[in-house]
Amino acid sequence: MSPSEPAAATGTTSPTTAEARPRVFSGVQPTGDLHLGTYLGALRQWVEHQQDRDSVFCVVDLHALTIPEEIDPQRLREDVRRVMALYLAVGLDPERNVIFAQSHLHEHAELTWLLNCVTPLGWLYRMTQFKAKSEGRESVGTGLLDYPVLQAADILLYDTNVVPVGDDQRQHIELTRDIAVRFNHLFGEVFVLPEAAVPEVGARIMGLDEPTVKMSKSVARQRAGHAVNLLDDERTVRKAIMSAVTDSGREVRFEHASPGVRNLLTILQTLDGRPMDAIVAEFEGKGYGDLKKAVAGVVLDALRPIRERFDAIMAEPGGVDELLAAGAERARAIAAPTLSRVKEAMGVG
Ligand code: ATP
Ligand code: LTN
Repeated sequence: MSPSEPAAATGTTSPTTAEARPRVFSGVQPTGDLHLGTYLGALRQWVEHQQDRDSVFCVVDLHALTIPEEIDPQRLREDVRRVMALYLAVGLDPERNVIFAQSHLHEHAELTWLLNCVTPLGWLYRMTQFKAKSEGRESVGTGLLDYPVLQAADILLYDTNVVPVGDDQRQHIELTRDIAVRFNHLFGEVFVLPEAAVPEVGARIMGLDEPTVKMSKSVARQRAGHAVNLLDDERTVRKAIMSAVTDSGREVRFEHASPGVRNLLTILQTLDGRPMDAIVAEFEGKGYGDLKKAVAGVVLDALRPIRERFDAIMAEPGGVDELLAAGAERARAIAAPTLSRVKEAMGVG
């Protein structure tokens, strides 16, 4: 039995039979090209999950509408295609996984409304991302507050067991569970309870120019040198890493290291694979310049094939659009029965 079948979807955190593969779901917003933090915190895990999981990956374009002042319709459409191409370029296989764009299915928006009706407002006002993104804005759209409910709809539509994300998304996955528990309590056991999968190392890559804040797309748009974009050319990558903020010390250590040095060591560890002790031992007696060169080397080695595959995929006329259309059809085959179950339980439709 697949975990997507209704009988398995009974408020449980694991599939009901030993053979059932856990369902994985995750997504990224098409708000520009992706950076190293997204790759190390999320995408790399997704590629691993596809080996033995039943995975669904989404380009969450409805989430990209929550700050209306920033919507550029043509750009958004193109960004959906670019993020899809990046998913493929990092190694996600469109045959093994369901990969699609959120707005191609009406089920996500429809389930959001149904979930809105069981979600207390106080839960949404508490979200740290809402507080951060609404701060200093004169007017905030309802969509920004409702953002995590749309995210809950994404996850719950696919009877998801595991949600591989970076550290900043933990609170949203907890909220998804809370909404699912409340719904199940009110209307019967309809939803599976998902769990976040956050990597041990690399779950929170910090900005190179300001290592006390998370590397983020929104900051990267305003400041060169904040992030390494996955599609940056070699010179730009090298420049950003060699200019990364460290501290006035010289010796490479991990314990008591400043946030900038710790961030560089973390990036090195995620891509190099060796334990931190071995990495620090290698740099004994060396300075930050050597550390930065080593980081630039592993980052460039990791990004080169991604950039090449991305260019090849984008050069194929119609390729990305066809894959998106096929992915939407497969996604609908899972999402539509879940939505019917929810409507049946609530007495509508
Ligand atoms: P924005 O700044 O527009 O909010 P973002 O840079 O945070 O965007 P998202 O598209 O929101 O990127 O994130 C996609 C995925 O990547 C999420 O799972 C998120 O947790 C993860 N992620 C984003 N930034 C980092 C980071 N700096 N370190 C580790 N994981 C990250
Ligand atoms: N909020 C997430 C993107 C997102 C997501 C999801 C992640 C939207 N829906 C469902 C996991 C599962 C972010 O990374 N900013």
